[in-house]
Amino acid sequence: MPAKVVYLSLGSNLGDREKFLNDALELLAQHQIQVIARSSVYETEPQDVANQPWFLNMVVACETRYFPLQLLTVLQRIERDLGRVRGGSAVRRGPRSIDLDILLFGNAILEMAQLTIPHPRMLERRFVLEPLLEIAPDLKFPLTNKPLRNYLAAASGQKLHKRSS
Ligand code: PH2
Ligand code: MG
Ligand code: MG
Repeated sequence: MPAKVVYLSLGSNLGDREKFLNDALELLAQHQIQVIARSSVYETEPQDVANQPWFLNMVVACETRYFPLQLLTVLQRIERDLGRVRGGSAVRRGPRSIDLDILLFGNAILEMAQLTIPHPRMLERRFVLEPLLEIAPDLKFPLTNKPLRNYLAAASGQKLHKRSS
């Protein structure tokens, strides 16, 4: 398949968070997922599950020839290789060493049991929108064709600090 531009969200709130982000970036490249732009790193207040450590989050733009489900499989493999534990005692939307989520896959709209694109909660999350708009200020949301920046105000109550570029 021809190369597509995809946007990924990276997050970590356990252990050496900065190292997990950097290791994930390295592993993306090793799996033929070329990072073409990266946001600053943000320190962000936990959403959904409040009683957990603050996250480091960032967003990257990548080029890939994978199909969406192939990309998902590769991202889950990278999460596992970096020590991510799923199921069992792990809390859903709770603490994790590394989380790699597909936000946007070109302009694709897709709803499958394993994967929904665009990411179903991305519009409500300042920790996603802020870094995403930093690297793609004019990007539109495929489901509405409206600029993503229009959605930022609704999420502005969530605490976040830029850490580095
Ligand atoms: N990820 C979640 C749940 N809550 N909160 C922040 N700040 N950052 C995250 O990456 C995050 C979250 C589930 O994936
Ligand atoms: Mg997530
Ligand atoms: Mg995830």
